[in-house]
Amino acid sequence: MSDFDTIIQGGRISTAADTFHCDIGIRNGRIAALGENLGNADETIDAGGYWVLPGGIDSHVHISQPSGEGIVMADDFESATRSAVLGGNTTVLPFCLQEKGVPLRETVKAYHAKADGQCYADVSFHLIISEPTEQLLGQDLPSLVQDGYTSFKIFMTYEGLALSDLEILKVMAVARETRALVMIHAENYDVIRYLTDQLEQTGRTAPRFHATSRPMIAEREATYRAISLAELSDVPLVVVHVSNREAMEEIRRAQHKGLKIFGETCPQYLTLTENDLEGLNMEGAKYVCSPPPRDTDSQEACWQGLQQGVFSVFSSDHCPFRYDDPQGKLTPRGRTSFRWVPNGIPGVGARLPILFSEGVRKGRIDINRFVAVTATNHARTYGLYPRKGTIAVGADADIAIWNPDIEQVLTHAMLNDGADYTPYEGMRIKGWPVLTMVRGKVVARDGKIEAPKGHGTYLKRDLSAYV
Ligand code: DUC
Ligand code: ZN
Ligand code: ZN
Repeated sequence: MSDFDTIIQGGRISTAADTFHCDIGIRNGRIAALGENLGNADETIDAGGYWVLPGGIDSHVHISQPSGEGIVMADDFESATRSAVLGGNTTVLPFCLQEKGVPLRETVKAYHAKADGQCYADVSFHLIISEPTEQLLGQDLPSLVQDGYTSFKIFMTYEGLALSDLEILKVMAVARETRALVMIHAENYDVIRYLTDQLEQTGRTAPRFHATSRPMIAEREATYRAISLAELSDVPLVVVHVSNREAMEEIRRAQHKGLKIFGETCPQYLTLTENDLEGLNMEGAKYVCSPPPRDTDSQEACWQGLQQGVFSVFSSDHCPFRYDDPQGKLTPRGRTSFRWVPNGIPGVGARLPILFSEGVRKGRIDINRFVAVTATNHARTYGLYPRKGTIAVGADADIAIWNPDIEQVLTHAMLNDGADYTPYEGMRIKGWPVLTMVRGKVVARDGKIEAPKGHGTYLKRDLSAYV
């Protein structure tokens, strides 16, 4: 009998804290030993010359989420998690969107039904709260938190989703009581409505005006307000998808005051600008997401936020719509105004290579910071640590092996998601994950899927480490 199911040999291992050389012995899906001369194994993986990292955790992805009449998301759980594991991820956290008038638990069950047996990566759900009824606040949320759905997302903008300050306070009160973690989409709804009406009235309806309709002031104001409401409620808060310096500075100020305010940023805010929305005809629709990409100073600010710890998590905000599709970006209504272009861009497969290349290989962050903001901090923030997010004895063997030197031009074909484009087409990328292992099983190797779909499993989460 072998000592281990698998040994990963000769790699350079990095965690959020350290970098060292040793072998990894894996048994029953977990890391059983770290050391040298570990013995024999059923399979030995030679990682010589490669970097061995905790598998990425993408704590902000949208999969099979209803997105408005006539609009269909480009990914189901199979295609989204396929792209995720090929891009070095081992866990993703999509959202379960509350449907008005439907008991939230029923909707949660429906998302499980969509995911069960379909996933290559492990999965757990955040809850999006669209209607904070007495029933939801008093019964449904507390019981769902008990059952491991330990984070809620709330929106300050969007028709049908935006909560008033009063409603936000009520949700935060439940979070305080249950010790769930609140995530917030911070943009000022009325500012956006006002500017959108003005732009439409003057015929400025092309995709590029999406960015004009959602200025940094709208994000900065809402960020400040969200932080104030969290301070009043005495709850930690994650401000998701932060796009610019002013919002980042609000978060930094709160952190300096000692508040438990966390920030997330995403690849689009490091690599795209509002100029990308200016493509001819409807091409700009490919980059319509909210908040919109900004300018080069905002990109620099987001890098600083990642370097200095203002942002603790780097997620994709994968929210995929096909471009050349009447159920996607080219919905007939979207041609009449940016208001109707589905909001969101794909990124679950590109997130890690982009940060590895632009961050680690270009010297903006070191490999330990990379691991922290792509894996470890996600696990800590959302109640998965230490099972996930690190390489340590006892942790799940969720591992990505990277070739740090391979240079490629990114094309959509490399991502294997359900969309028909990537907003990052043509980027030069140095470094790529060559093998991804989920709980000890190789799910992707050299750009190909090796495990059957359904290997990915649902994760019941603990409370956040920060509540
Ligand atoms: N917010 C998200 O978190 N994702 C996509 C669209 C949006 O507004
Ligand atoms: Zn959002
Ligand atoms: Zn999102």
